[in-house]
Amino acid sequence: MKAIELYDLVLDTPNEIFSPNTLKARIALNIKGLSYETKWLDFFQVHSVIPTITKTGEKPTVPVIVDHQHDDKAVQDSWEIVKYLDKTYPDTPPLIHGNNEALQFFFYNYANANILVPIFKLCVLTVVEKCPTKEMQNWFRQTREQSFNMTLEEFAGDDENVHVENIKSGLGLVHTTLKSYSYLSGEKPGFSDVTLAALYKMFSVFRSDLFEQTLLDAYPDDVLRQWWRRMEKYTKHSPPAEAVH
Ligand SMILES: N[C@@H](CCC(=O)N[C@@H](CS)C(=O)NCC(=O)O)C(=O)O
Repeated sequence: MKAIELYDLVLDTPNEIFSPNTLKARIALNIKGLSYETKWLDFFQVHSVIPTITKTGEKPTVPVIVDHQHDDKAVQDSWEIVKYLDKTYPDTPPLIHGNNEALQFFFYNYANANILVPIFKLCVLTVVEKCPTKEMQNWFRQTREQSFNMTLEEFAGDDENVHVENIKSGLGLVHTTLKSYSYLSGEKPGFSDVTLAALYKMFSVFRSDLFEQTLLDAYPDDVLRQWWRRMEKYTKHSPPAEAVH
């Protein structure tokens, strides 16, 4: 058993990394060079297994990590996980540097509202198709339609170009920032880079047809492409060799 277990979400393809929330925890572990074992759960298993691990009564979601080096501590929620890892493993690269916690939290919320939403609109129908059983497809559809208060087709909309344009506009200040800095957080990646890379990865998996034009070539230079080249290596199943201590 590895020191840390990461609970991640699986659809119809074993070992496929796609979930924007679990990706934040995974990318953080990979930047920090911490070794971990992935435990894959489908949506139904999230609801049956996660409460037995967290024992908090919180709504069951992934990511959850269990840290066997620290009294089998279970931590739920990507933001809480990254704060926990920064605090518990101070010798690893910090992701919420110095006193900028609120600023990192701001970008996380900004990205969810302005970049994740149009990305999710372009991905949601693929997610339904990739739920491995009819029962899970129906469950996913019902729960999302209830929370969006419309059908998934209405949520996805008719014109994909509108969402592509909204993503471009959401990335405008990201692009401006990355013209001056290697990472959104400065010279080293921080939680804002983790958040954005999670969205890039999800889109590359579900919409490989639109990925390059929408997220890499949104602006007529290679600024976004170079940033993704620096970040992509942290979106894999384990830390890149140079990150491992
Ligand atoms: N704020 C949470 C959100 C976690 C979340 O919503 N995770 C999704 C997977 S991407 C989930 O577990 N969903 C379970 C469900 O829809 O019932 C975080 O950042 O960890």
